[in-house]
Amino acid sequence: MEMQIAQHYGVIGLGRSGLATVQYLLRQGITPVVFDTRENPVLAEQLPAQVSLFKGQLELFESELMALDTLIVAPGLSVRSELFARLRSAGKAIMGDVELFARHCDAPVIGITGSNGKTTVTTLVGQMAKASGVKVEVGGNIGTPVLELLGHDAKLYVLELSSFQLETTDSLQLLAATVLNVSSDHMNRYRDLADYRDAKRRIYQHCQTCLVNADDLATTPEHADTQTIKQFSLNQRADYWVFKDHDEYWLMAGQVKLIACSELKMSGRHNWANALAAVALGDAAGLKRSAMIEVLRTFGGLTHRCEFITEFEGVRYINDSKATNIGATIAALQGFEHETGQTWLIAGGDGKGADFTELAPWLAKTAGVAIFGQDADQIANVYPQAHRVKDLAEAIDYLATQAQSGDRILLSPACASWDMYPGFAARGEHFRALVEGLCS
Ligand code: UMA
Ligand code: ADP
Repeated sequence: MEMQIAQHYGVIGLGRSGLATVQYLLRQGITPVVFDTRENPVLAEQLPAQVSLFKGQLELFESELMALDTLIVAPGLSVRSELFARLRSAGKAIMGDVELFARHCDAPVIGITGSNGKTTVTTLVGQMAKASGVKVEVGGNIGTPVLELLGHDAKLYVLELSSFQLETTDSLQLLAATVLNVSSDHMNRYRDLADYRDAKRRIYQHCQTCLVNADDLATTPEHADTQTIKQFSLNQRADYWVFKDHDEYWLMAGQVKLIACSELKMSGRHNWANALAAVALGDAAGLKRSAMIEVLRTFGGLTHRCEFITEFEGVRYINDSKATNIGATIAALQGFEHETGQTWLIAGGDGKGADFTELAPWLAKTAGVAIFGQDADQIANVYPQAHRVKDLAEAIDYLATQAQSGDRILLSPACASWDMYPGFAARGEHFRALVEGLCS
C-alpha cells in the first residue's frame, strides 16, 4: 500500500485537521514533519515531542519539504502557489486529509458540498442514518476532522466537504453526493465563480449517485457517463420536489407525499430544499423513509442559522451569523418576505472578495440596514442607504430605536467574521448576549 512505499510525510498547517492527521499517522507508525506558516500556531502545544515543527513562511523550508514524499496540506492553505508547483514537479504527492481518509476508509460515504446548507444537510443525513439504526460517523468541514472518524466501526460516513477540501481530494469513492447550490463565496481563493464551481463539482468524480439541484445548473456534473443522476427542486417536478395541493405544500419523492411543509420544524423555503436533498441522499443509502420523515418533523435547525433569539418590545431578534456569503443572506431575506412585519438587517464583516451587487435589490426591500466591519464600505458601494456603524452593539441600538412592534432585527452579515471575531459562532453569541442585555 502507498503508506508503506512513501516513507516521509509532511503535514502542512497545524490546525484541527492537521493535528488529527499527525495523530493518525503516528497511529500508523509514521512520524511526520509539521509545518505552519504562523509564528505561534495554537495547537503546537498538543504536538507530541517526537514531531518536529517548522514555523514561518513555507518558502523558507523548501529544502525540508523537498526531502519528503507526501505532503498533507490543510484546507486553509492554498496549494496554488509557485512553491507547490515546484513540489509537484519534483514528484511530491500533494493531498488533503480527505484524500488520506479516502485511501483508508472502510464503509460507504455520502458527500455534501455547496455554498450554503452543507452543515444542515449533513446533520440531517447523520440523524436520519442514526434513526434508521445505521452506525454512522459524521465529519469533515462540519468540524470533526475526517481522520478522526476512522476506526470506530462505522457502517456509513456522512461528510461535509468544502471546496478547499475537494481541491486536494482525488480518489474519494462516494455512494452519493451533492452540490446543493453555488453562489459566490471564497473569491479570495478562486479566479472566478466558474473556478469555485469546478472545485465543488469534483465531488462527483467517483460518485455512484449524483444529486443535482435542478434549480441551479452550476450543481450539475460536468461529465456523468456512468453515474445515476437524481434531481431535487423547489420550482419544478423532479425526483424530489414540492407539490402544492390546495393551500398546502408537500415535500415529494416522485409521486409519494413525504411530509407537509407546515409540519417541518425548520423554517424557511431554503430548508425545504435541504430536507429534499437529505431524503434523496438517505434514499441512495437505503435509509428508512419513516425514520427520515420523523427527523424532518423534529429537527428544529442549527444555532446561528436564522435562529430565533427572543422577542423584546414586540421586535423579534434573529441570529443568522452563519450567513457568511451573499447567497445565505438572500435566502434569509427571501424566507422572511412571506411573513408579516418588516426586516431590519445587520450586515458586514470580512467579505472574502465578494461582489455584493446581487445583494443590493434585497437590501432595498428591507426597512433599514446597518453595516459594520472591514468590508462595510463595499456594501455601501452597492447600497448607499446602508447606515455605517462601528460594531454590533451600535448596530442593534441604531435599529432597535426604529423597529416597530411586529418587525424583526436580523443579523445575517453576508460576510465572514474573521475581521472582528474568532468565528461566526462567537459573533452569534455576541449578538445573543447584546440582545439579552437589551431585555434585562
Ligand atoms: N493557517 C495559517 N497557516 C497555516 C495553517 C493554517 O495561517 O499554516 C490559517 C488558515 O488560513 C485558516 C486557519 O489557519 O485561517 C485554519 O486553517 P486550517 O486549514 O488549519 O483549518 P483547520 O483548523 O484544520 O479546520 C479545517 C477547516 N478549516 C478551513 O477550511 C479553513 C474547518 O472548516 C473544518 O471544520 C476542519 O478542518 C475539520 O475538517 C472551517 C471553515 O471555516 C469550519 N471552513 C470553510 C467554510 O466553511 O467556509 C471552508
Ligand atoms: P454551510 O455549512 O454550507 O455554511 P449551513 O447549513 O451552516 O450551511 O447554513 C449556512 C447559512 O446558509 C445560514 O445562514 C443558513 O440560513 C443558510 N442556508 C442554509 N441552507 C441554505 C440553502 N439551501 N440555500 C441558501 N441558504 C441556505
